[in-house]
Amino acid sequence: MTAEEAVTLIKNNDIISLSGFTATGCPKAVTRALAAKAEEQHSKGFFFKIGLYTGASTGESADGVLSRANSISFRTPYQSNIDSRNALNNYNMHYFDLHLSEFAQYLRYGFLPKPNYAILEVCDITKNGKIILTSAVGVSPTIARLADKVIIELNQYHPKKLIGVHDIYEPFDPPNRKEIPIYSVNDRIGVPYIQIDPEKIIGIIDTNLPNEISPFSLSNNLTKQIGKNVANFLRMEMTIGRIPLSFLPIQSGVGNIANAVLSAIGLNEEIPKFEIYTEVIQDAVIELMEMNRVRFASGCSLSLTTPMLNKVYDEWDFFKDKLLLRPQEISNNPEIVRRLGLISINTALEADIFGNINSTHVGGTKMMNGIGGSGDFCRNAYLSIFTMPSTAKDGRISTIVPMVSHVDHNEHSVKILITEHGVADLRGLSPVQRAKTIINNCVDDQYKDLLFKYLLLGQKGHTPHKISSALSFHDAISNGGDMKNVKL
Ligand code: 0RQ
Repeated sequence: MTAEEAVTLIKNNDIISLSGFTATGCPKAVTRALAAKAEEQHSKGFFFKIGLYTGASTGESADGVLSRANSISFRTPYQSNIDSRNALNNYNMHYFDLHLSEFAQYLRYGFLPKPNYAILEVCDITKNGKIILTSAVGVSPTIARLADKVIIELNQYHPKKLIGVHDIYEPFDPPNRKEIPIYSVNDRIGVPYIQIDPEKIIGIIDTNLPNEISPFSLSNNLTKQIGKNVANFLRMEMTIGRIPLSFLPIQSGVGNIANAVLSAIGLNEEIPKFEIYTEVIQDAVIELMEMNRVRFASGCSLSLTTPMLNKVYDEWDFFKDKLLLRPQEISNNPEIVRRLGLISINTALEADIFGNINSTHVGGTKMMNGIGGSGDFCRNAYLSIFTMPSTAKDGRISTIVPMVSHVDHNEHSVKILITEHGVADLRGLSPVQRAKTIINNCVDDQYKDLLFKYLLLGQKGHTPHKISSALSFHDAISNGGDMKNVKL
């Protein structure tokens, strides 16, 4: 059928769930037709909104068009589109920000309503309902099983030879859950396809559309320096014997900084060839595979820019034995993160001098993207590292503040903080020791005195805060100023 025919079936208040993870592997045609339907319904004076479930963020053809059409009532578990961000910050849609590893079991446990429709992008489908996904797995196995009806986008952009890259596995629910038998990054535990009851498939739409991953900003001196600091720190940990000489698998977060940090680790010849166990496989991973620095990458998505994905498809014989795509429930699973001993590296918006991290809320109120997988990895990793530039917005903002304006990862989970200025190793330190280490090693010079002054002003106690000034840095910014002019 056509995408327009498919959306005639979707009604106001239905819950739609999508394949994909970040702007890769997501449906693009039915969602565009759905946005057009919503606009048409609104123009006739009818109310029309749907609930939207995805693996993680999506692209312009899903979150972008649907948000602009004001057609999403409820959204979970992650987004990163500017129009979607505006919609949820302006109360035009409700957003439930959730650890990505938990989403599939939230649906199975009945914590969230089951979807009416699953719309799945595939590169192949058999007559008896076996589908081969494209460049991501996300939450597809669970939504394909739980949704009342399934709509397929058969996207010829992705070659059928992708069969074999996916490892589809869903754990049993408590009290019957067993260990997930992954002991090495490249262990396969499932099947390469999703079996769908053919009776549930109400239509197949032919497409030929690329993914919608935005290009990365080029590494600059600042991101290169952060990357070097991470690489040197990891090298030092090996020398001390706290990271085995054979190294440990790396999880690397999303965005420009994460991409640059991974490149820097790969370029450090003193670090041996390594493996990746992560959720998003970004461009840097592929570059490092070509340089023979990354041996294998297990992830949930090929979140690659279009030229990079084309290259991988063109040279599939080289890459096919080095890549594995898993459901987000498995790529981000705390049991496996702890067992494999991951070095997890994620980016923060801000940290406080005691080691708490805000990954999601600008100024404590405006949602940026969401917690994504950062919490799945950070809490359970062998070494959890957060990186960030020490300042933002031309130095008006210190990304290290007395108290974070929103907490995503707390002082008990965060082990290492790294900026372009240096490394704060927080393991085993009391709050005051942590504060001194972070200010001395990571804060930009223009903010050091202010933060030491704040620490001295703190009332006595294990974690010294001056409560009336704790958010004064943020207050200075919300009043249109500069954190350097803060009144403590
Ligand atoms: O603003 O876009 O106007 O220039 O925030 O910052 O430097 O582009 O950083 O692309 O690496 O993303 C935390 C958002 C970083 C991301 C975050 C401003 C800054 C800039 C973005 P502009 P950059 P990145 C697994 C891991 C949570 C999910 C996660 C993220 C913009 O890494 O979403 O970790 N993480 N998932 O100027 C005000 C501050 C600021 C600030 C930066 N303190 N106050 N603005 N900015 N610090 C993957 C998945 O989960 C899928």
